[in-house]
Amino acid sequence: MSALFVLFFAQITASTAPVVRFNQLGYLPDAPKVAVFCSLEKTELREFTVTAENGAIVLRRAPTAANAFGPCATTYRLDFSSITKTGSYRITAGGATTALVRVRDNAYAGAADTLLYYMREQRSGYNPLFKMVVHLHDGIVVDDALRAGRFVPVTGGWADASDYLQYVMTSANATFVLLMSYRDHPAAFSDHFDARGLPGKNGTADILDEARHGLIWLLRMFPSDSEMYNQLGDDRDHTYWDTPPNDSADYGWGKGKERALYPCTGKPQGLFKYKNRSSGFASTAGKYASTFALAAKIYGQRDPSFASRLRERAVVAYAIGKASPGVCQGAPGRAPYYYEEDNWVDDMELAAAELYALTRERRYLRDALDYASREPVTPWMGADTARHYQWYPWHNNGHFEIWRVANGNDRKLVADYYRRGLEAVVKRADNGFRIGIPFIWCSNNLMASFATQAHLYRRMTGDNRFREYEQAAIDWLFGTNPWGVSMVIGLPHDGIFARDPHSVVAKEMHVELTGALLDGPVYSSIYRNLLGITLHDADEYASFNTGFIVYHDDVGDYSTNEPIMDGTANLSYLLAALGDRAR
Ligand SMILES: [Ca+2]
Ligand SMILES: [Ca+2]
Repeated sequence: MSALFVLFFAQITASTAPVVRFNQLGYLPDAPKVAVFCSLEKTELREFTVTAENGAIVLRRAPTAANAFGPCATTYRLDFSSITKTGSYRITAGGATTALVRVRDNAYAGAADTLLYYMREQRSGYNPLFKMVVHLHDGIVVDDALRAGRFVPVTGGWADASDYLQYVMTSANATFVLLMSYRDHPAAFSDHFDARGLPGKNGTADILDEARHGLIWLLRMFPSDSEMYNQLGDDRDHTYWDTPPNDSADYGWGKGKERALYPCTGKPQGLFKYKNRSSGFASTAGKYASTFALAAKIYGQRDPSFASRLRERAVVAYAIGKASPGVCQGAPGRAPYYYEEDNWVDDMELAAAELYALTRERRYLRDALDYASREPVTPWMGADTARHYQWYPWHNNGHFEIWRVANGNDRKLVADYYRRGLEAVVKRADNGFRIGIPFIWCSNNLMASFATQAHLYRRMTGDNRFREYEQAAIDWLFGTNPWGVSMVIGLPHDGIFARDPHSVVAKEMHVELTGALLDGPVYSSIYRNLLGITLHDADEYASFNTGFIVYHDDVGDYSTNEPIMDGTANLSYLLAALGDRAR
């Protein structure tokens, strides 16, 4: 009875007491350091203090008043950037005191490698968690006049999220970012796992092991010049709550048999009531081409025959994209949800930039600049909302890749494109958390991409004007948000992160999905309107779910608490840059 009383009392106090939110992973000594004071009721704060681990006060100063945000009726920014000495500190403001706040040179060391635990867990084909091949029978072609019903061997790749669908769109982007992270920050990665993802060194950085797993699947999905596949499985996958080894989805030829394999067709797709708006091949062809071209460059010395195959596939994929402009979207099954990617010039830009880097043929650079000029700013930037994965990838790596290989004015031009996107987001960030992204489904991807674009822009120009916002987005992902939750499971391991993600594997196998980036908070209006969401337990964050955005650590909430494969891979670049010992 007393325990119940304590719990009840704790909930009452939690509902009104102010909190100080901070980046639980830590701060680099030379980075901006700002914690955020959040009170659910209007209040005034005069000062805050920072104490060292021994209790000595090392900073006492006035906070910066800021605008309300979500459940936080009052926010203040607590800037302790002047503390550059490494150590552990506590921040006290308005009666709230934080856990230890780390300032460390190595605050991000190993963080990018941690993401790979989740990538390995998501593997289709040989899966190191289950120590067996999962989804052995992939797949049988659908929605194709010539080949429907035919078997094509496409085992491999990664499950997209907590369902087991697989998309070239997200998998190619994931593979690309893994490769790019390694290319630019090899010192951030180590070698503790083998090619199959089992513990043990194999002489290859683990991120390259993971990228190669993705590449092999992508090569299977584009087996000949006339067969460009885009998707494996559809939402009939969602019928049963089961783990990958006994996935019993039924695609019309029996439970647990081959999964449906969708080619790009250049036409709207959907076998049932709902159709997508596919119009061409270029969004998918561009992603194949960019990923294969970058890989061909990286493997040129390491594995020349693999590299030459990748190069040949990259050139063919690019030509297909040029011949068939338009998008190849995700194919819906029984539900109205699918990946509604509407842009393809970004994908062709990136492909052209990589092919130029690989071949030095001028026509590719001309194409890259032309595509770049057609979509200088990724369209969600500055917007209130967007359709599901409408503007994908979340940031356009193509501008940075052009900058690496172009000269003078062209470099200034693409840096300027990035600046315009960042400015559009920052215009909306006049709140205590300095957050300007729209809270659509998978908001954490937007957060990571905004920070990555800001980081790339800073590196390209030396211009620090967005630094505070770049850091705010990083901090948000690691706990400086209304809920005080790190959005990456297990990062840091002594932090506060999701204990009850929307995942069959986590729930049934009792495993922690270390390294997984969650979807993240969404507009409460989106949450209310999605089909089939019910929380399984009382909401421990209820007092913070009263504003315009919500987050629930609950297995029942697939809108905010589901880990995502492509978002996790997309975060690798930023964490590698922050954790690069050679920085
Ligand atoms: Ca390895
Ligand atoms: Ca696109």
